[in-house]
Amino acid sequence: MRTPIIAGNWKMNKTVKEALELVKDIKKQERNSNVEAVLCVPFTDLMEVKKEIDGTDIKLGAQNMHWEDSGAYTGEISPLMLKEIDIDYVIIGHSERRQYFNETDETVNKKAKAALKYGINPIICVGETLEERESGKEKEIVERQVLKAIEGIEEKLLKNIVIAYEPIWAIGTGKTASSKDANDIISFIREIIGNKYGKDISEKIRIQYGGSVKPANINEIMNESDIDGALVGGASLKAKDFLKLINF
Ligand code: G2H
Repeated sequence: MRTPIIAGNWKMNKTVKEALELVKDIKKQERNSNVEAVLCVPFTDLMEVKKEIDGTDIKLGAQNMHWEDSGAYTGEISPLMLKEIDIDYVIIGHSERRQYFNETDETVNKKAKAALKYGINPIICVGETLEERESGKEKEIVERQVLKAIEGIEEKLLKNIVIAYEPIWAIGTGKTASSKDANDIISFIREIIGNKYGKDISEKIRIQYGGSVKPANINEIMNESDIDGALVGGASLKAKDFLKLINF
């Protein structure tokens, strides 16, 4: 059985002060302990949020990282630096990074491998654009993104990755893929991983849906057979909404 995972992707929101207020609010309420709750926060918030969630079962994640341990890469953060903060997850290849910061399938693959080397679980994002969906290419695109992202990863580590299927046209737009459509692509992702690496591995990998997930649609999404959780942007910025998602 795969443990459901609901991850908040705060994106470029929350100063340290705001972050601590939000985390304190989340901590105050009762949470479903059968669901893994993850906060993927800006780099500047990591240390303070880590201290604030100490002793709880809330997990911490970053939203990006470089693949090298150190070096002349001005402005970048390395897996070694993240490891020292003892984070659990890192989002890799979010569509906003692919779109605005030249993230490619190749850099996603390097980052996923680097994260796993340090015991940080990558949440690898994949998803098609509206144009690609309208021309019927969504499976082709997603298959390429998934297989490239995990290429060359030691098979024993594959179970530690999480994949987030986020159709780009559904991100922050208020449009959500129908839960059936999302489940269809997510089953397809599991199938292609199964075909290449075996069912034993594909059945262990958790695959989330992302794109305008909110309290009003979480139940429908989580009722689908292959969807193991959600990567949530906007609705993770308010404790009340995020708690409703964890307690779906
Ligand atoms: C998709 C998602 C979080 P939102 O980017 O990764 O954001 O829930 O705001 O669509």
